Amino acid sequence: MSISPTLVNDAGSTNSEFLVSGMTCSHCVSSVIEELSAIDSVENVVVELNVGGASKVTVASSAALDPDAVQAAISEAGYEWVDAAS
Ligand SMILES: [Cu+2]
Repeated sequence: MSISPTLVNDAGSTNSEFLVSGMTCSHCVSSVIEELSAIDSVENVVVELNVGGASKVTVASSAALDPDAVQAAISEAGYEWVDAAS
């Protein structure tokens, strides 16, 4: 598992993008946002819901994300981390 690409935005945050499968509605999106937001360095989470496919998740954080923490958060919400966003 990897997170890429990682970009540093103007605010000094690190943006990480990856794909998560299994989300089908706004409740699913809320669950993923809630779990990811619980990670210490996470400042903002955006989910582009793609029903029936992999949804792109963008996380802004004050430090590089720990892939294990991200995977644990997504599993906790009940979904699957598919891959880094291309
Ligand atoms: Cu749902």
